[in-house]
Amino acid sequence: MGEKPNASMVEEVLSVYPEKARKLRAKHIVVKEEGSTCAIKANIKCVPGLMTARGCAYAGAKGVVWGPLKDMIHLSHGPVGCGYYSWGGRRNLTKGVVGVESFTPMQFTSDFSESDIVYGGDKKLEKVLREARELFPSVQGFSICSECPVGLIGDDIESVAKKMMKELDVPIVPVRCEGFRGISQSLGHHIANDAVRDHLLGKRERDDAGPYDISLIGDYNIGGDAWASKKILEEMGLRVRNVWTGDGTVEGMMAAHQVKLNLIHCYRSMNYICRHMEETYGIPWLEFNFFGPTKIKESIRKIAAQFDETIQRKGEEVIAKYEPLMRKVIDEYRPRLEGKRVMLYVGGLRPRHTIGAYEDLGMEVIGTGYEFAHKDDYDRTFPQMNNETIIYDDATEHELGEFIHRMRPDLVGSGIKEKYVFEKAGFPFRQMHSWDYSGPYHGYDGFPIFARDMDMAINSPTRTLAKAPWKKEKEVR
Ligand code: ICE
Repeated sequence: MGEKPNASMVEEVLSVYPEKARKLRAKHIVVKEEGSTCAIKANIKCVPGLMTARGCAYAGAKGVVWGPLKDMIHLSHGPVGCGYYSWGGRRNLTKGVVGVESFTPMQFTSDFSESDIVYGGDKKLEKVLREARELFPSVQGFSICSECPVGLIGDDIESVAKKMMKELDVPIVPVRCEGFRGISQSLGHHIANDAVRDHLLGKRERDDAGPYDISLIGDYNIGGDAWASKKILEEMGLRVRNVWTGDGTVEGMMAAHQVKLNLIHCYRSMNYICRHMEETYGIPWLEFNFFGPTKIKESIRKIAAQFDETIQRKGEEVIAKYEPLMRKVIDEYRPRLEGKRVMLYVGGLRPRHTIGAYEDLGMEVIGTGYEFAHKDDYDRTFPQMNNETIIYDDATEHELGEFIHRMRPDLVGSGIKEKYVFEKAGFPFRQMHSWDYSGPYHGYDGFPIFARDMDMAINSPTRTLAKAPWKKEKEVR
């Protein structure tokens, strides 16, 4: 059993830093105790020299928001590396023939080289767009996702987009998401939301709008999450017209101003567009959480309350339908997982949204934190945590390693950069960005998989073999 977190533990961990860095970092870490308030610094620049896990604006715009939109080509505009390394790793699944209906699994780049940097890349951009349109005639549009050098040399992608849109007759969206902007991928989300707002939203009308039309926002279909979420909403009698952006389409984004309600799962990455649609089109929006049966049930009721009795009745029917299945999952896994302690460190939503699912299995989250959350995310997180737990913002490699080694959780849930570090140190681990090649974890379809995966990590028989033979006591024959 590890240490309980407290102020002196935090102080000791931070004591290795130079004074200035120590003071700055202290503001990002809070131990929740009886009566403490959520005073945590967030969404500011990381301290130079300290290794943290953040991404960049390009990652937030291209990788997170635009990438999953399947019938568009998202051009990684600039040198080849950013495109290559943002290719496929997020596991945002799509349906449809690749290269015809879905371009998400593919990678397109303008592959800048020295002469493009010296003489400018606008001509090359035109050529690439023309070529892609010719090779893939069914494409419904392009996003031009700028990498750092494009902004640094001052290329005018906006006028190229305008010109080529006329020539190619599909929407072409310039996205100014150069990686040097802002302090994390979070600004990339915002930039991408703004680009959707300015170039797609409201540009098409559907003539079959209905009273139960909704959009599912901030679900990127990681491992099939959006399909699991959509299933519940449709069984409730709602019509999911658009998903932002998992397995999403250009038409869906263009006509999204016609829905009656915006349901938002990932608040961090898409609250911007929800606020805009509320102000401009009067569409209300509602946060919900489809991780684990307790939160799903609460969310179904909250969503149904926005509609009439038919939807409310159907909502209850959905809850009742899946209750036995959820019971079965809990009966099977809870005895194996009861009392297990978890520490999380993920991007901007999951460190709080998954807590209920762990609790459904009898587990406790004793530490959590975000790479790039803002104050409003921590305000939502604090009430979810018990006393004697720790919350860390933009944690450094050193801090996370120390907290985990000292608190000794039974499971660590974090990303690829953390995975092998902690697995090799003997901590059961699940990757909570891409669901470790598994998923979905959302919805009633996801919970059995979530439970199985956590059990598999924690109770794997491999753990009993981890001790080196020479460290075991000699067997008596
Ligand atoms: Fe939202 Mo990795 Fe998704 Fe969240 Fe966001 Fe990222 Fe994914 Fe993580 C994401 S959109 S890519 S739910 S940027 S897993 S905030 S860090 S916790």
